[in-house]
Amino acid sequence: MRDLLAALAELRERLQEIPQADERRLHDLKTEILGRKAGALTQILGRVPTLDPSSRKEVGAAANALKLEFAAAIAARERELKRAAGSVAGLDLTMPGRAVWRGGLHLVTQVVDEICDIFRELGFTRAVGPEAETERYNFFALNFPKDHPALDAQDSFYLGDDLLLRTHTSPVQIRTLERYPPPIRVVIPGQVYRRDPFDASHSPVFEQIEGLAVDEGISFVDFKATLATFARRFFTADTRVRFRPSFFPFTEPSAEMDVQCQICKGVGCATCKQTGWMEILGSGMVHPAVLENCGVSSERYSGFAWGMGPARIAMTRHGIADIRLFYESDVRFLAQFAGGVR
Ligand code: 2NM
Repeated sequence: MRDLLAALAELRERLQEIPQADERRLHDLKTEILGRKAGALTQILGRVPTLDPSSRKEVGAAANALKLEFAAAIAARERELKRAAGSVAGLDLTMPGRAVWRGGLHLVTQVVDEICDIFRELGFTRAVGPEAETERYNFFALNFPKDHPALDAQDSFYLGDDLLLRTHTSPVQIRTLERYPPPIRVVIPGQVYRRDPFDASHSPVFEQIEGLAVDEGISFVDFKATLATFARRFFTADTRVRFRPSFFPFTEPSAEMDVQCQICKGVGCATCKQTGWMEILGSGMVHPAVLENCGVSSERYSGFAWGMGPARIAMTRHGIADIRLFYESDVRFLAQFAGGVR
């Protein structure tokens, strides 16, 4: 018994060799100590049953504990050597790679999707249409007078005599009204073009989302409730809204909708010019002449429509002061908002 315990103590010393062992040496040590026949520990363990019962337990336990220690030390060194084998000239090829930024959606695209999702829940379909339009679709069907300033080449981008870059997405509403019988509920996101200066609050190209609902019996109540519901889902459930009278050729009556300033929550701050309100959209009941221009009976049907700028809305939500940031493609700015990947 004593000689076995002494042999175990001697073997234990050899644990220290393991962390320094190279692959060959480690293999030899493993065979020498844990080998299935001639391994030193294996032999000691084989003699345990021959001991008298009084010492069997002590020697058996010590030998088993040492066997586990060897197995663990050898396995750890094996892992270490395997990792090092993957390294070249000091490079650890098993290290995880650097994460590569795979890009993301532009903030305005995210806001467009979010707005369209809310209107989808309210029963609106997403529709799109051409960016080059005739004067009929862009102006006249929408009840613009012939002498309206927007028809001037000073204000709009003309591509030809009767072809221009659309100044709003309303031509798509006209195409929808011409093509489909009511009930109609559509939202139309898209880029629009105006001869505006490129400054902190204007861009000659920007996004719009317009919407249209036409059916029998649609009233001003449906109009206010739909847009107020949108605002409370987009901002917060307790956001207050107000409608102010306005004018558009294509709606009567017309209104602008304000929401409580999202920065100061209505108290008054620099962003809302101390009013506590921020304008987010123009809207109104569709002018009967617009319905008639599209072959829809204004006796039988009524509706409401609205238009908003998702870039402006993104600015109010995030406190962004200059609209040009959206169109200059500076990834340092855009990446701050680059969330989901489509
Ligand atoms: C706005 C404001 C108010 C509008 C009206 C129509 C149509 F085609 F139904 F007449 N589409 N969009 C509308 C109404 C757009 O943008 C500020």
